[in-house]
Amino acid sequence: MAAVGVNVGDGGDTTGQQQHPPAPIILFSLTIFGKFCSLFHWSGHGLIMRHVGAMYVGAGSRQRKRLMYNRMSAILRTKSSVKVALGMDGRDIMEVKKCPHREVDEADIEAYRRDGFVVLRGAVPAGILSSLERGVDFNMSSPSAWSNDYAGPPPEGGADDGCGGRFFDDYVNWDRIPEFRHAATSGPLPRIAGDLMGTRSPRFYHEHVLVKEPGTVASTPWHQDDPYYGIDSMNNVSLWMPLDPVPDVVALRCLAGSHADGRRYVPNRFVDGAPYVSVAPDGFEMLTDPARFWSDPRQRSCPANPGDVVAFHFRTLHAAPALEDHRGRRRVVSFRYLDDDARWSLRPWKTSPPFSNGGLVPGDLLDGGRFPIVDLDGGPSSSSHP
Ligand SMILES: O=C(O)CCC(=O)C(=O)O
Repeated sequence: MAAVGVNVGDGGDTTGQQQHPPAPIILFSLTIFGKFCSLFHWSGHGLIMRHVGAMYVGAGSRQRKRLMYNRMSAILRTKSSVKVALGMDGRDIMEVKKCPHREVDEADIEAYRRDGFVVLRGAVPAGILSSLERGVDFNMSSPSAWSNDYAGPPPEGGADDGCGGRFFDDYVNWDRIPEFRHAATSGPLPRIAGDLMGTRSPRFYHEHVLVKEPGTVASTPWHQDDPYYGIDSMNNVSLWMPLDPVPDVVALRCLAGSHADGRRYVPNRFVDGAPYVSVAPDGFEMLTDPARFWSDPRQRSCPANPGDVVAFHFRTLHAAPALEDHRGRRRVVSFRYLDDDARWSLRPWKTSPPFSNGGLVPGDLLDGGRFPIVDLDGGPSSSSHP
């Protein structure tokens, strides 16, 4: 099943999807309606009226929508859910790109179950991407008490520890950042999570923002997410969504099949690689020499562009290289979802995120206030699951 969407890029194909040629201008004329001095164009998308400050577009009056333009471009959703990007830089509609955003199919689900990860190309519509960008901007300007800077510049007058660039992360801010809340609990993203988990009621666990600035020498070490979390669940998924191009040299790496080999590792601290505990409790083993996975034959690189999703299981071993040799930023938002039967759990260490128990005891279903269930057949719901 393919929905129709638009990718607004700044020139390149950011989705890996087929690029459509610019829509032709068939008719071009100037009309004056009093103060509405407008240019009319006929394009493959219908009648486009352009004048200072606003634009109308649509094949017929029922689809006609008014756009106020923001800087040099605008995005429109018509009734048929077609989105149109309009370049306003004097080249009129030459920047229009219209391409389908794909949804999950059987092959994706099979790959996800087999490998513990799958890359979905062009799955995030442009409107959601720009909304997530605004969310990340706000998050970075207003970090929570749980945010980290793993590779910040040395303090004024302090010793340089060799950590260049910046590796910022923060999580569980969806409650105060509407862009995150909206994208996580409605639209295509919970649907993708539900499809991959095989449920119509995915539970949103939290969002995680991971931003590496150019030149960041800190890599993301090999780890599984599950041991950091205070939940028990084998049906879950993280949707890792880049907001900048992430080429192979800095791409997320996943170890194929590691979600299903029964191994669970004691977390190591990101900042210095030190294990959380020195003796592995029952059910866990120490993750010694995690760097060995960089050359493991099961390792897969997942280069991705804005619009793509790397979906991976909480037990999948994954890592990401430093940005030493990469000139661009690397902003990522990861949405974490669980099946609705996930249970609250304890770990013999402080969990991350460090959620309080909120009255839950191990074995309880999570509560709907902090971990909302999305009813894919009926819209968002924040009630506890029965
Ligand atoms: O983006 C990264 O550097 C690592 C991502 C990650 O560890 C995660 O999303 O769980």
